[in-house]
Amino acid sequence: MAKSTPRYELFYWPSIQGRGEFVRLVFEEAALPYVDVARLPARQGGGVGALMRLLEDDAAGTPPYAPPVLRVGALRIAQTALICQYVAGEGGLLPRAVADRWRAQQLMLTVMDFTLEAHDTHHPIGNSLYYEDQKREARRRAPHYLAERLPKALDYFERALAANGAGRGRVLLGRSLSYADLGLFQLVEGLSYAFPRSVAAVAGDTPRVMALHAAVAERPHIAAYLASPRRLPFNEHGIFRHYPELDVPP
Ligand SMILES: N[C@@H](CCC(=O)N[C@@H](CS)C(=O)NCC(=O)O)C(=O)O
Repeated sequence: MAKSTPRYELFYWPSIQGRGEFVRLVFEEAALPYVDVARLPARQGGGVGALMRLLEDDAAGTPPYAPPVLRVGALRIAQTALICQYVAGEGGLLPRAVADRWRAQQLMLTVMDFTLEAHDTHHPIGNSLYYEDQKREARRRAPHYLAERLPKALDYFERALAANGAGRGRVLLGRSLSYADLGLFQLVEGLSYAFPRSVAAVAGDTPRVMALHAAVAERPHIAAYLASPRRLPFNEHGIFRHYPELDVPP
C-alpha cells in the first residue's frame, strides 16, 4: 500500500520570513505540501491565536520555547535547525553519508548562530525594545559586526565549500544539495537584504558562497517559490532588517 503523506503544520509568525523561512525553503525544495498555520485566517484555525495556543499547550508534552514549531500528528518539535533536519529527512534533502548528516546539522546550527548575530546588530540590548530605543547601541555594534563577524561567517562557509572535494565546492556536503545549502542560501539572502553595501564589499572574497547562493535561487522549486506570494518580502519586523545607517562598510 502506498504511504500517505502526513499533514505537516508549520507554526510561525505570519508576517515575517524570520526563522520560519529556513523551514519553508526545505519544504519548498522537497516539494512537500505543508500548512503555514498562522498565515491562515483565524476562521480557518489560523492566525497568531493558533500559534499562541500551540506554544502554551503543555498538555501536549514538552513545550516548545519559541517559534518556529513543526507539528506532525502528535509530534511537536521546535528549534529551527532541528526542524530543517526533520523535514530534510522526510523530503530527501539529507546528505547520503552518515558522517555528512552530522556535518549538515553542524553547518545548519552555524547558520543559525550567524543569523542571531545579524539580528543582534539591530537589537543589541533587548528583544522587547523597539529598534528606535536601542539605536545608539546598534550604531556601536554594527561596525564591529561588519568588520569582523560578517566576513568571518562568509569566510567560514567558503572554507567549508572548498573542503568538500566530492561536490567540487558547489555544495557543502557530498555531491547533492542538502538542507544545509538551503540554510546558507537564506543566510546570504538575509545578509544581502540587511547589509547590501557591506556584502557587496566582501562578496568577491567568497566566490563559492556567492555561486551557491545564485545556484540555489535558480533551482526550479526555489525559483517558483521566490516568485510566489508564499515568499514574504523582507521587512523591518524580521530578523534581517535593512537600516541604511547600520550598513556602513568598514
Ligand atoms: N533557537 C531558536 C530560537 C527561536 C526564536 O528566538 N524565535 C523567535 C522568533 S524568530 C521568537 O519568537 N522568540 C521569542 C522569545 O525568544 O521569547 C530557533 O532557532 O528556533
